[in-house]
Amino acid sequence: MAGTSDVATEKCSPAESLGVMKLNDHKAGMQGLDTAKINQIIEEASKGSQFYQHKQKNQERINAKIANLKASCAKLSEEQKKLGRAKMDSLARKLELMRDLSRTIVHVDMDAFYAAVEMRDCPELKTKPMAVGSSAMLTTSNYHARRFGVRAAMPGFIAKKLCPELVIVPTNFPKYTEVSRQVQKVFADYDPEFSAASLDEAYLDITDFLIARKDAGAEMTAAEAVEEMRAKILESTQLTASAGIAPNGMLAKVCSDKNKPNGQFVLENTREAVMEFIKDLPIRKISGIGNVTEQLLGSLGVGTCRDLWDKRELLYLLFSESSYDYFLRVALGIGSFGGDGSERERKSVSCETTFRSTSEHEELCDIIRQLSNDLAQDLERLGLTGRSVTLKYKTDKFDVKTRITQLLDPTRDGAVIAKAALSLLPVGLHLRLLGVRMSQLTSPAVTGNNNSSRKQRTLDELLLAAECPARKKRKLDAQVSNSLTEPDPTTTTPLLFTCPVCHSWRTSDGEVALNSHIDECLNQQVLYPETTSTGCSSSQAKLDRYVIRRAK
Ligand code: DCP
Ligand code: MG
Repeated sequence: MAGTSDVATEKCSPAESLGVMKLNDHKAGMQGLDTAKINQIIEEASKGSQFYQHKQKNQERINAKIANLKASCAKLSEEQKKLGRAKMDSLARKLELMRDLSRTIVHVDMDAFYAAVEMRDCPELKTKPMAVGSSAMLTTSNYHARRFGVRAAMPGFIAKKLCPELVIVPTNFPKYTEVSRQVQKVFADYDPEFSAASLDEAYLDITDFLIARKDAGAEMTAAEAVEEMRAKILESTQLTASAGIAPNGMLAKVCSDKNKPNGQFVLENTREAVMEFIKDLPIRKISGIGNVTEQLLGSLGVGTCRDLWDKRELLYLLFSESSYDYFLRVALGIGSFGGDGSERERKSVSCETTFRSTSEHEELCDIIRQLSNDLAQDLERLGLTGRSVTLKYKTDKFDVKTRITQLLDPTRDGAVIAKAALSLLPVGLHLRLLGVRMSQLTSPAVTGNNNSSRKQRTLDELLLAAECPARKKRKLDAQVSNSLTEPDPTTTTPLLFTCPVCHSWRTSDGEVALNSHIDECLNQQVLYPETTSTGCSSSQAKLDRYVIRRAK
């Protein structure tokens, strides 16, 4: 019988219906705020602004999506739900077999990073509520300012309404990059293959480090190692970091936020500890579950990780395969990937930065050159080269677009990357964000002649990770074109591109078609990050884990 009993049906108040404008207080230092009052100020301050109109347009589309979701849910029969639950139970059993509790993963995240750097260099800011950015947009705020509801991704003019005495300091990107390099030097002592997720955060696997210490007769616990690492960071930068220690990256990231600022949290490597930790965790705490997913799942009555498990049949019946698979992994505390090592696989490396909106062509070109150089350095550090250069830009109307181009040969040369990226820059648009991304990555270990088995495995891993609905067909395509990393121009095998957003495989049906696919992906990602049927969403969560972003 059809029914809606397990779906949240309360009506939203007008203020609530503007969910996107609501303060996101899932940020360290923002607990226990008077959110009703803050939301009212935000609403009043932003009405009529372009930011508001953009958010409103998005929210209307999300509301339509929620209405569809609820309508589809109401049509589900008990029989369908029973079947859905059985399918999810079977998937859960398979996922349990992949659970890996053997690794010690650490997520380290600097505290109020840009703000902390500015306070370090200008100590009188330490006692004041301050933020970094401009009246158009803030990149972060210190912990004093967070008490007023001021946070990243909030326009400075709204923040000033929340906290009139707020000091806004302009971003000094080269300075943060330099500090980031100092911090990364420390990371490398504990895991030379650490995975930087942005300028101020990284995932480290310290299992081997701990074993080596034990073998050398200098045993230390994971907590001691991380204490030591954080002390070294403080010593070299005069800045504090927080950390989470857990069996996988997804959990470690949640843990690093637990005792922020300047703290750490250890989650024991047992299934019981993981399940206990996860059960009451709000889904929004999980990296990759953002505002839109929170709203969509919320409309089904899902607010915590335990709810994800309890309503698993709805997830199976109403979401794409990649989405319900991801949700189930979250519900079980397993993370996006099992312990097969693929957590380290990178599909793209990118740098991006937000700035005061400008249409000044030379200024934009300079930013692209700087980003390309940073990207080249990251590729160098990671021992990677790439063939696809993507330019991402955000207009002053907040529309996100990308353009992609293919290089003849893989490279990590900053000048070559810059030339390719500059050729993609549109003229005459007012832009507020630029990003340069390198995909179709190769490394000597993957492309070497004697490494065919490694190469094949990597390709399979990539295909599995893509989780595209049309995966099987695309997998066949890819098998025909086994030399993905080095296409043979003499064969007629279609050249394959990897969409840098959803990671689905695209044949070379023209750059225009490819670009429009990517634009579509990005727009869907903005609107429906985890629910799109193209599989972009949970790939984005994965992408987020691999991509090295210069700014979040
Ligand atoms: N950042 C940005 N735009 C955003 C979010 C963040 O440019 N929308 C930049 C500024 C931050 C840095 O990235 O200082 C790190 O982001 P975090 O999310 O780690 O935030 P903070 O380090 O500022 O604070 P926290 O103490 O919560 O980690
Ligand atoms: Mg941080």
